[in-house]
Amino acid sequence: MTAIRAFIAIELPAEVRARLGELSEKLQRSLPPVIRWVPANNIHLTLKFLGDTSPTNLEFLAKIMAAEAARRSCFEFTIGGLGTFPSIRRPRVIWVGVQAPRELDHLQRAIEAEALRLGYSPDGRPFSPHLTLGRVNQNASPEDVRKISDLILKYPHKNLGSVCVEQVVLFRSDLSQKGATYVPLATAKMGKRLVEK
Ligand code: 2AM
Repeated sequence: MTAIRAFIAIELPAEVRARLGELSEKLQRSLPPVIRWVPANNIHLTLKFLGDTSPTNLEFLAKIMAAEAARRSCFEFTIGGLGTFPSIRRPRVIWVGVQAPRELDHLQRAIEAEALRLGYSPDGRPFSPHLTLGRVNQNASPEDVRKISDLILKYPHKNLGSVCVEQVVLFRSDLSQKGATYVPLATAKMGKRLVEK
């Protein structure tokens, strides 16, 4: 059976993606052309990258997600601030930060634990929620790398809006020369609505 490259993520509302797109364009104008930028419509919050997955496991994962989401409440997080992985002086991934309540951690840990039971090894690094804007080419010169670090370091922190998490999505990722296409395979809705405080 053909394996499907898959991951579990939280989608962003259109207006937040539009703001991320504007920020990405500004950065593209200021930074050297050594970065593969993620199209704004593809930006999401990854909870668990699964990689190659059998159709049977996709069905299991959809059920697990549905059960985990059903017993949880909706919650909100805000986004803003720029950073890089693995460190500011060695920028490989350029991201926008996520400021989330502990519910996000709990949800991610539950999905990670269930995926582990199916044989998906944990990432190895602690969960660090982020929205990837771009990936720096490996052949970027030290000068280009310095320009990226300097700009990201001094970039003003701006709140780019909030996201209300009402569902979790299992995506298929199709890779091609033109980049990745993400196709939703299953959606798991949170069981309880967000209560206004
Ligand atoms: P990201 O969240 O840091 O951008 C789909 O490929 C998503 O899964 C991407 O958003 C990506 O990272 C995440 N991901 C995590 N580990 C990955 C890996 N080894 N290969 C590809 N994508 C991975």
